[in-house]
Amino acid sequence: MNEPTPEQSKSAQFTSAQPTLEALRLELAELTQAAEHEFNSAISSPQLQQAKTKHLGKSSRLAAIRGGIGSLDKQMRREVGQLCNAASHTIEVALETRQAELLKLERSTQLEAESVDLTEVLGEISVGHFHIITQTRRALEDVFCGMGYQVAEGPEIETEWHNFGALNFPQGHPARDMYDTLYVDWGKPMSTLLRTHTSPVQVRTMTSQPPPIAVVAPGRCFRRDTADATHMPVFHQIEGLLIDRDISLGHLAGTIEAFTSAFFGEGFTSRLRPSYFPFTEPSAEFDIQRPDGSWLELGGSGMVHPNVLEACGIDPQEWSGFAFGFGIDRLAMIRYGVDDLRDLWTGDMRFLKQF
Ligand code: FA5
Repeated sequence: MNEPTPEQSKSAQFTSAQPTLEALRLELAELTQAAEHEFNSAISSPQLQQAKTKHLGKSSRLAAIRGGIGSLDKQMRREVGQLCNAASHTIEVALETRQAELLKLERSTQLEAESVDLTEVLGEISVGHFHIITQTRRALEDVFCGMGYQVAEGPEIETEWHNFGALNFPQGHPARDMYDTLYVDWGKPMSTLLRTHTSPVQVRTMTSQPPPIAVVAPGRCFRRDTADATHMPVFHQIEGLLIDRDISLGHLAGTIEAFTSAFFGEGFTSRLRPSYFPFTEPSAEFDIQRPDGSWLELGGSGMVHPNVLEACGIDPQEWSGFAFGFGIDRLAMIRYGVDDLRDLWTGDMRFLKQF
């Protein structure tokens, strides 16, 4: 059906001959049908808006018929009015139904357009893995847990007492100079520091649980060391502590040997060299020999000094024990054949991906 122009609509206000009720009923039925058809054929909201204006707007044929009601004779007015109301109700319902359908359709089209297909980039994603220092720490924990040790932890920011005092470093003792300490501006001057080793975890363990004790404590340590092939200002150590009755240096040597073969396997050996630490007596440095014959200092060890046991509330007459502490980063170097410790910290994926 062609859309009437405003002029046509006006002229359709039954000025000349009055149409019959039957003719109007038929026309309204046709109008309704045409509107429904056009609404359902609209494929976008703007298109539907156009159809709405055409069928329900001020210039629509329906509006024209309504406008002509006043000129009808009394009898017909009511009936034509009702017919018009019914037609416009049906047309409005059809409009709303299509509006809802189109909205849903348009939303899902929009969602589809905006969605990101992750499978498109799958080819570029490579699966990550733990950093080799973490891998080494985990492997160490595995070996020691297999030997009956539990994993303990301590804070990276420590008190002077836990890092030095309880470990038999008297105030002003030259042994403190072995550790280039980074102090934290907190509390009394030089009372708080970034731990220089994992040995304060010994103190925290002994002051919080009674013997027998068998723990390892891996973690980060900090020193004012200049970065070079075997030193970093931030590095990792793993501490070991065993306290029981009748523990001797033989137990320490046996433990280091058992660890070396469990962790490194064939071709690696270890040696102990006399050394000095204020918190162990006797003390020993231990080194690992690589298959190429070269030696690398790995850490320190010794029998826990009676002063340390006493400071932690453990009776040295009844209990004795050994402790050791070594560098995880240096272990990672040996294990993965890395020549320079600084390479572990570059974050260069070309390097890290190799392990
Ligand atoms: C200690 O720190 C003692 N607490 C170890 C210890 C524990 C002795 C228990 C006795 C009983 P030392 O300063 O030697 O010791 O450090 C131990 C290891 O940490 C070194 O052998 C080295 O492997 C590692 N290490 C020390 N400083 C650095 C650094 N700047 N960068 C990387 N690794 C380091």
